[in-house]
Amino acid sequence: MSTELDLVIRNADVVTASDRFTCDIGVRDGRIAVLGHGLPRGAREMDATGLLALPGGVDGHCHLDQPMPDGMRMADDFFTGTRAAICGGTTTVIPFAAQEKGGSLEAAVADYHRRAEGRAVADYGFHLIVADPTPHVLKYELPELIRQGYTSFKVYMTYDDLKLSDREMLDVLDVAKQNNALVMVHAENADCISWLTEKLVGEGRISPRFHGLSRPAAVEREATHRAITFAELVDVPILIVHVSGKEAIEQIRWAQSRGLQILAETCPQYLYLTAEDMGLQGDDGYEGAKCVCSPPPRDPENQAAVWRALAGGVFSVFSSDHAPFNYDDPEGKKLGGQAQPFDHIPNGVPGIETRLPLLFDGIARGKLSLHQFVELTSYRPARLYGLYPRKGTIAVGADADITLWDPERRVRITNDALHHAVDYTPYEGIEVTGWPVHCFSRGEMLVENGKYLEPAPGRGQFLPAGAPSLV
Ligand code: DUC
Ligand code: ZN
Ligand code: ZN
Repeated sequence: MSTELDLVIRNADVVTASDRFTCDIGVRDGRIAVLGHGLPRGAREMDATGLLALPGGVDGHCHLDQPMPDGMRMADDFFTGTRAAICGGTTTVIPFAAQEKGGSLEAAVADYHRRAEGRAVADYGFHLIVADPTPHVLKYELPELIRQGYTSFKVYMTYDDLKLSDREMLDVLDVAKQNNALVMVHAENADCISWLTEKLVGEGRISPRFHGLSRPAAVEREATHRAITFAELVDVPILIVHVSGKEAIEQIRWAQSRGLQILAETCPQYLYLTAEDMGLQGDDGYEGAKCVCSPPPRDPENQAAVWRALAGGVFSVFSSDHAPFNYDDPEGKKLGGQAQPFDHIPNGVPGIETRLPLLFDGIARGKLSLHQFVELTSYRPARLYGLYPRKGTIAVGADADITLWDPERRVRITNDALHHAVDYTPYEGIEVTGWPVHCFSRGEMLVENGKYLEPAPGRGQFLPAGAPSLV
């Protein structure tokens, strides 16, 4: 075996969740072999003077090529989705293998592997979505899949094709407890949403902005509280995903202050979008469909509460919830080729490439520290989803997944410059400070000076997950 280093990144200002130091990073066989000063020349050299070296991002919540009902189709598959991730500084993604009601979980996993193979350019793990917890699934399929490296799964309290009853939620949580897995909860009250939706539609209030009125904060707050109660009863940790504002945050903080292991995630849309992005009062146009996601974006006061909670330690992870539907597409937001009433618009916004720059911008504005940024976007998701220490840090032995940031570069976000396959970004025109200029995955340079180097599709590796580490 050659002792020569494959790559040396010189003068790197390394920042992890806990430390900051300047050194050279020596890479061999895809891993960090040495951190030190005056390292011998490597086969490839990179001068990082003036740049920050951060662990590659881990996006613990994104949707890629997920089979959809009712003629909907995601615009990003594993190739375009992971390409966009890499260009935004994210080197690991964890999308969802989704069980259909009446279908098997194992079949969903096998199908999802087929979708990823030969396509991914970033490394990837899978979460499961448990939509039909039959006795067979609970007793055999789920425990076996957990053993095989699928240690986290999402459950929904809303959406007709996915939602679980309260009883089913308890059953699934119990399996997580017995088998040391982590349950991610989509917390919105299904009956409240369908009651409000029927009323709004009955009154002819169907344009995109009414999506927000059909899912007010109280609907999320109630379900968040109920999920917390289930976790308390079963005595198992849970992660509440895509928390949108202060009402749900209050519930989570309350639970945390009582010593319950209630973890939480938020996303860029709750920092940068508001209900007005789905349409101003009196606006019955359709553009607002671009920002329809669930839970919906709220208002500036809620945005401020989410920023504060990020800095205050309420949240463990910051994910994209990238849900890539084209706007002008009969399989996307204009389902069937025309504007839809709000309750038929595919839910979700794209954000896999913009996730990190949008949060990084908060550092210059004093909203959070650089260490908190790394913790929320790389270290904690790697730990929670059983990928640490291979992912989530810059340390000897870790994969050489490294993003070099220019903390001063100002960039105006435009969809033309992004690498996903979606025909819009909800963040068009927003200017951010700080940009991931170079990106390495297992020591391979995939982005140089902002230019995507077109690595071979399929280079991304599947990552079986270990047990969740909650702290
Ligand atoms: N809501 C979800 O629950 N998932 C995908 C996107 C969205 O808006
Ligand atoms: Zn969700
Ligand atoms: Zn989601």
